[in-house]
Amino acid sequence: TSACEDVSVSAATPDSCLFCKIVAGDIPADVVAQNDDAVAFRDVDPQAPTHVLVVPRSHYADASALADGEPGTVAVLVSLARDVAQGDGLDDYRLVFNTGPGAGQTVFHTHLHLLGGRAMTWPPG
Ligand code: DGP
Repeated sequence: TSACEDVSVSAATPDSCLFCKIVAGDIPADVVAQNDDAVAFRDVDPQAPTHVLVVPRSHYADASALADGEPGTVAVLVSLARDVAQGDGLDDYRLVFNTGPGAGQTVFHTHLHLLGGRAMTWPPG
């Protein structure tokens, strides 16, 4: 049973969550890697030569909720992002969980941003 069906984890429902639809294959995406727990696909609005989103198959609103509900899947996201980075020939890359609207989160299904292929500045905007 997908946690996406459990609306208690966020206000999103299987009918309303964009990334649940991408995971289900109902909305097309450029999928670059996947496993039993996670799917990686290229961001529609890339901010770097490599910009991939790595998302759990289960629906959690943000990284904190995922850590509470499926702590092992947090590690799966990181290791799948590492695999994608290596596949794109990247030694250096940035991993970001935007958490909350004030931090720039716009899609409330946990997603790890993988950014690379250009010089990164700090602090981020
Ligand atoms: P955030 O702002 O951290 O919630 O990141 C959401 C990202 O999702 C943003 O970089 C753009 C991306 N995005 C939004 N809609 C789509 C879509 O339909 N397909 C893909 N591939 N990416 C999307």
